[in-house]
Amino acid sequence: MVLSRHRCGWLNCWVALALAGGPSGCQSALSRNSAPFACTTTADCLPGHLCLQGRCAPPAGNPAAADAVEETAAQPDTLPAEDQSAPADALDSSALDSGAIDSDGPDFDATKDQSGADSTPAAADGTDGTANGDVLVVPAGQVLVPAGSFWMGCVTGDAACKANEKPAHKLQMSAFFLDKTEVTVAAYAACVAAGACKIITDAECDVGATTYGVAGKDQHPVTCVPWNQADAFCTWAQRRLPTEAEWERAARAGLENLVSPWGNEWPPTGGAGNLLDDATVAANPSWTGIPGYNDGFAETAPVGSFPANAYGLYDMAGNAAEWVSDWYGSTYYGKTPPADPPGPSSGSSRLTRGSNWGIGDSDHRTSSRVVMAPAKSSGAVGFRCGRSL
Ligand SMILES: [Ca+2]
Ligand SMILES: [Ca+2]
Repeated sequence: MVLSRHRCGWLNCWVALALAGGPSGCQSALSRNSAPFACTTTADCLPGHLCLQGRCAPPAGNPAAADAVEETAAQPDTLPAEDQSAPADALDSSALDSGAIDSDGPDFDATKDQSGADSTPAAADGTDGTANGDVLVVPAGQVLVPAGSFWMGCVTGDAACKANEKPAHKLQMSAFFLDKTEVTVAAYAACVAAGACKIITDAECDVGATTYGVAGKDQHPVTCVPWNQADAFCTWAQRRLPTEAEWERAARAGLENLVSPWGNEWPPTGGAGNLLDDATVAANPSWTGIPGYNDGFAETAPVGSFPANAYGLYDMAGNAAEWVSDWYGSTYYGKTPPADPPGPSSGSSRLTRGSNWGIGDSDHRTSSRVVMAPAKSSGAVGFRCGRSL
């Protein structure tokens, strides 16, 4: 095990401890309730520290805060993807590749492990964004969506497809990172505590009620967040909202010609996701649910309550709908650039993708687009963040 040229950051500590006990200098960095130990809420951390995306961190304004955030990012403790000169060493390659760190990520996501960061062996064809076979370290709580092409928009034969989902168009996409789950109430509360996000209240929610501040819902998606607050959160977390194309690329997860993440079956059976089901109808008798479908959650569910897709992403259909970064353009699909489309340069409306717990019709389809004014908010709308490599 080669550790001498690495500083004892938390990533290396987790790797080292997972191997042969690790260097003793790591122990202090891993003391419980100190940065960057895993946490669920700020209450799990030392006084004055914040629970930042599943890890205790000093509050904003503390010079150490930047380091704490940086430690959750892709850059430290790993060879740069473009580095052609540095040889692979035992820590960055064999340790990560061996599975000593599991692939589920930190407790910010639904799996609640404490491994700190994921590792993704570089693809030989470079589709993961690396050019030379270096290991690419995925930020905590995110997955790598590889570079590649996909068909965006209406699936052939989908009779429910709407005009603004056409024409289907093939796109070439760069690799990017995307949160495994919708942003939770607990994660958003850390942003509020840091002064970078606004408190969400029912009084300011245009439709329904927020999960923010509701006892027992720390691991639910935060809802009633208008677009600018979703954008503010992602910026604070040193991430960004995904583009609409990135979102659909991620939702399809390399599987083409599927109407919905679970396939073409309608209504779905089994645990397809948190949709408008019998539990929702029981709570809202005037609503029409999906016949015979019961997921057990009348409104939002804790993130990650249903199986992940092939990229390891949860709730890409149902639970909270998710803001994307684009302005909405009804004819944009007919003139979109062929690679990494950013959306129209201006507009008056934004979009949410992925349906939600209150949808009982075919708008659970992956190509479905919901247009929404950016200042509006809903108890069925949340978000997740992306990040460029
Ligand atoms: Ca439900
Ligand atoms: Ca969702």
